[in-house]
Amino acid sequence: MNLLQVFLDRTGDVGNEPFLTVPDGTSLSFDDVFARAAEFAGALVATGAVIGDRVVAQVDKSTDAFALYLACLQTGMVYIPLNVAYTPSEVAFFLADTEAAVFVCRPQDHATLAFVAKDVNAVLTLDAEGRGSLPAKVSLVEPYVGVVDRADDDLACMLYTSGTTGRSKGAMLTHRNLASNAEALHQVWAWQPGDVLLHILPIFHVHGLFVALHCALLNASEVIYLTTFDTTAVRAQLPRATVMMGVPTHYSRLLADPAFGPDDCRTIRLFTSGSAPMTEPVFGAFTERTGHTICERYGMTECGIITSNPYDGERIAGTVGYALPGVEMRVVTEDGTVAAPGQTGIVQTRGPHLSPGYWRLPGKTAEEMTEDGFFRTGDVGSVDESGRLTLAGRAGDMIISGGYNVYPKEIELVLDEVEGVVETAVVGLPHTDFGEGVVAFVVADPAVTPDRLAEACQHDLARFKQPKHYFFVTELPRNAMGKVQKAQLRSENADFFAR
Ligand code: MLC
Ligand code: AMP
Repeated sequence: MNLLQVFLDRTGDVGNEPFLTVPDGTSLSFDDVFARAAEFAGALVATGAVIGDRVVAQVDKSTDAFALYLACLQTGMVYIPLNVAYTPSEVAFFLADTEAAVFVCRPQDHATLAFVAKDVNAVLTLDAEGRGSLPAKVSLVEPYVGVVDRADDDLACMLYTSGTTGRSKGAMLTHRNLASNAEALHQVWAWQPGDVLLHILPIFHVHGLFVALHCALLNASEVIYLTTFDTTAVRAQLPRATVMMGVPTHYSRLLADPAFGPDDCRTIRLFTSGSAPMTEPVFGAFTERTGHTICERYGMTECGIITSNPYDGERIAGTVGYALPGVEMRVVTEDGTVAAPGQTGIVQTRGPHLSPGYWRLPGKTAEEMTEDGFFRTGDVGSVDESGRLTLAGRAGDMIISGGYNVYPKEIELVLDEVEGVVETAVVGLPHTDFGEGVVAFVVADPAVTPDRLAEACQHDLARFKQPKHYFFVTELPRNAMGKVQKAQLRSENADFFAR
């Protein structure tokens, strides 16, 4: 069934009630948001786009940006949201790879992006206040009526995720993937009548777009919709919310405000954290300061949420809990056998939440799948006797900075192109705010300066991926096989950001 139809059915009785409430207190009702989606759906269809066509959006978080996502569901188009931090060269790749029929960007980026979008049939704009050529088109066309029928296995969205080779892959997500994961989370987190979600996440990733907003829609809940993360604004809104979802950086930033405390959290029944590891000190300090135990869960783009600490049972720091209902999760050791309790291996998952694969990359998809249909997440962990999962890191050298994934290879490829650079190694070092901070170790001619390297990155890489520091070294440490010892670079410089 079309996921939008599920949302319409669940919110049918409360159409006039507040759904998205922005900081000035203005609310759009469920009906308002669905009506806006229908207007955008009409505008999308008027471009000539049809069912299955890809709609790529690189827009600021706004109520209209969310309505655009719903418009794609309504018309059976495939929605592909992009981080606004991506540079034109990154966007060019996504537009080409998806063969996008429609590209929606911010008006201020239009002049720069028009060139990279030259093969896209329709390029439209949308700003944070609901202006641009997409909204302008709305007055010229009729709103779309009805919801396109979709089979459970039809594509709803694609979200790009990088890989060890540095090349981004589009994780295809079906209506069933999204609906089943939302239903499971709605159940395990015990959503209740009257719940109000404080939404502080970007809506171009699984966490903010699906985990948070799908749960709220299934529960017909109001969402306090903040477009940026600012501790003061969050503290002002918290006392009206019952649920907040964040990445660890959000929680450490709240704790960094000495005035933040139990009074701010008096109405909250659930704080969840994920996308990056929550450290035990932050978990402990949060409980001590507020009396609330953060519910840590674990997920990824290819499958949404896999495990969560329990709503009612014990939430244990450093663990990510149990497989969600309907989700299979196991840990498999290097020799291919299912790990015994406590034994470490790669986490694998199977179930209705799992993506059918990477867009137009059947080889890559097959590589990540086992013969019996489990997906190899690349995360290393162990389960205890009760089935509770503890993560111990990643099999590869992916960096997670403030909840965003950064693939060293992608940055190394850019740096290696700079004239005078011999070789580079990019790693994440412990960072109090972002969990890990990106740095690069560079072997280069003396003429190569940090500014020159930064300039190269500026052009090709989103800001959050760009190294926050360059270490110039005479050689990179290698093992007997010639492999660069990134663990050594990390351990020798572990206190760099604290110095
Ligand atoms: C911002 N900056 C970052 C950064 N975010 N640098 C490294 N890592 C990050 N995550 C840099 C900017 O480039 C800029 O640099 C400066 O910080 C200020 O930018 P900003 O936009 O004002 O930052 P801020 O609002 O403070 O953003 C921090 C943040 C944000 C934590 C709010 O990063 C964020 O929203 N993270 C959440 C990511 C998320 O939703 N992940 C879910 C993935 S889904 P300069 O140099 O220009 O000053 C997933 C699956 C799952 O993983 O399980 O959920
Ligand atoms: P992404 O590809 O952006 O969806 O990121 C998914 C990755 O984020 C997972 O493979 C994990 O490595 C990591 N991740 C998500 N949640 C957690 C968590 N609670 N603890 C540790 N890592 C996490």
